Amino acid sequence: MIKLYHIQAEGDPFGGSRNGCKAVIALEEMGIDYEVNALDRMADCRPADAAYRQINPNGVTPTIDDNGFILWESGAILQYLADANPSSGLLPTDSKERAKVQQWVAWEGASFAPALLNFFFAMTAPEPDEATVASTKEAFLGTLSILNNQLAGKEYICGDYSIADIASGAITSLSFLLGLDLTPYPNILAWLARLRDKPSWQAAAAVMSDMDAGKEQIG
Ligand SMILES: N[C@@H](CCC(=O)N[C@@H](CS)C(=O)NCC(=O)O)C(=O)O
Repeated sequence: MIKLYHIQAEGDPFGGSRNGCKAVIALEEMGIDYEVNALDRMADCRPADAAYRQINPNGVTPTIDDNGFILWESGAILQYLADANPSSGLLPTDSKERAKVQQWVAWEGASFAPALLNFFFAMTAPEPDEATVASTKEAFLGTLSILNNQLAGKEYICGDYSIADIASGAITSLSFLLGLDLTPYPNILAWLARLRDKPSWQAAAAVMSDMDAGKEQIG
């Protein structure tokens, strides 16, 4: 059975780990047996000497332990799980199609989530700096435009549902908590509605609560 280290929504000051939710969604989607090892963000992740850092030196979630095989970084976890469960169809076998899915998973980790987090930290700073809030917001909106354009005429990022959707979808809905209006990005809103309706997504409490915050926009 896979052990998933995750910060769950309940009791967490930030409402849980959206990155951890990506692993939850993938495990649910693939019907893999797993148990959650629930971590406390403040007590188990942040301290430099926390025992969890022996498992993941970054002190962040998710991490999986598959019978002693330890893996961290949500994008790598999605890829590992999809590779181990090819019948899920969440990672294409054709090399070009597969590379495209990997491109979007890498984009989420390297560009999309950092842009969102820069905006998030600028907004939630004890004394928010107006210019930083404005510039980080603009940069994040730029990434939303890229995603919205990619989704034009498609149900999912790479056409068929894949780990690329799990990676970016679990992060996008945080926008609602930041008070963003996503109505200029109709393809994103329609895509979020599709994701929200999947039973696997409903198991990811933090993401569902973000989606609830945006329900008037998602519809
Ligand atoms: N790039 C990492 C980011 C993981 C990450 O930042 N996780 C957050 C929760 S979403 C975390 O565990 N934070 C610990 C903390 O806030 O101390 C991944 O994709 O797995």
